[in-house]
Amino acid sequence: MHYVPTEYRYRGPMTRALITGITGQDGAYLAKRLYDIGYTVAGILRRTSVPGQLKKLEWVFGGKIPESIELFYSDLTDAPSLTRIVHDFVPDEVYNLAAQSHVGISFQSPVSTATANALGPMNVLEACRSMGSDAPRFYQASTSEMFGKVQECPQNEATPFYPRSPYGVAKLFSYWLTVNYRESYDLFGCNGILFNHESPLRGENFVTKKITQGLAQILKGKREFIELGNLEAKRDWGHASDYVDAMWRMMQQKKPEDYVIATGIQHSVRQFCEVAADRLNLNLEWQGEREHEVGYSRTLGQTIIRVSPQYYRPAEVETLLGDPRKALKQLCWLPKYTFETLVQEMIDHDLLEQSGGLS
Ligand code: G4F
Repeated sequence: MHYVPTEYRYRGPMTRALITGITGQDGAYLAKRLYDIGYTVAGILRRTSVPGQLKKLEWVFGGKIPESIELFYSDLTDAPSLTRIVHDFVPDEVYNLAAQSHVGISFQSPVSTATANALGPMNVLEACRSMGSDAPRFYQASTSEMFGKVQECPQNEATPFYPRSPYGVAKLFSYWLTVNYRESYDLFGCNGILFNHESPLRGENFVTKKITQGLAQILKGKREFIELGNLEAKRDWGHASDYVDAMWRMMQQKKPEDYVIATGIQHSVRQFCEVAADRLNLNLEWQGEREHEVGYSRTLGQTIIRVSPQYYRPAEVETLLGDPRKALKQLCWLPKYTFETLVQEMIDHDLLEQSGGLS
């Protein structure tokens, strides 16, 4: 079969985008972004018996998901169904955001993580490839976790990978698969190597949300303390809404390439706690050492943070710091949020939620 590079295709104003993982943090922000610029948007979601699956999507659209956004039930492990959806919807762009995205959980559930994060993207890529000369452009949600035990600092597109978890290893597979389909079949495939990106929509078991939501609950008298793992881990934290904009920009380039998306600024989990507590006037004071360390609030006169080894990981990624210069230059991408405005927005949202303002 002959593959026409997609950069030569006419791409009209009503571009059609298919988003796997549309109900997640990034999926919701991306759907809103693409809808706002006139795309026809569709998403893939997994059936679940747990209610509230559409909450994030509803939130970004101010309560009601536009009727024009088509939602398909499928799963990254269901290759025939993915192929049928791609053939029925005929997208111009496919954003593969669905994944088992929790690094810690990937140690407990390595096979399902690899199935979703490595074989899943292969199924999506195959579905795209089966469109022949109509193959859509493909975005793969790659991650800074692939740098793992970092080989240089900061990390850029040429930094060697050294993943430290089943999650990172599986993501490395799909990174290379995307490169391979680009080189083998001329498929327009690009990897966004995104560093940590957060928002009010972040899942409750990621450290930033655990901190902002937990501290808001403590302030409202709903709990006494939160338990955290490694306080010294350093991350380059940005805002998800800035990062989905970078995804879209990558997909509009003439040539498919891979990009590091990061802020270039790093903070530790401990610093995140300090800034969040400061925003809530909790007067945080650290006492003790290692697993006996606690965060004490002088304002409340109680311990509000405890360290619990149950949140330590078998192999930790101690430090991540991205070098986003390629994205800044080639994509003209510039994040709008700073670390401080990110933390503030998360705190404001969680305080409002704990006061019943968002129910
Ligand atoms: O918030 P985290 O769970 O994010 P992590 O592991 O960096 O992964 C996130 O970012 C990646 C991009 O680099 C994505 F690929 C991935 O899907 C996900 O979005 O943990 C951040 C750090 C870790 O070092 C962890 O050990 O915080 C440390 N930490 C300390 N206490 C904790 C906790 N992490 C969690 N989840 N929960 C804790 O109580």
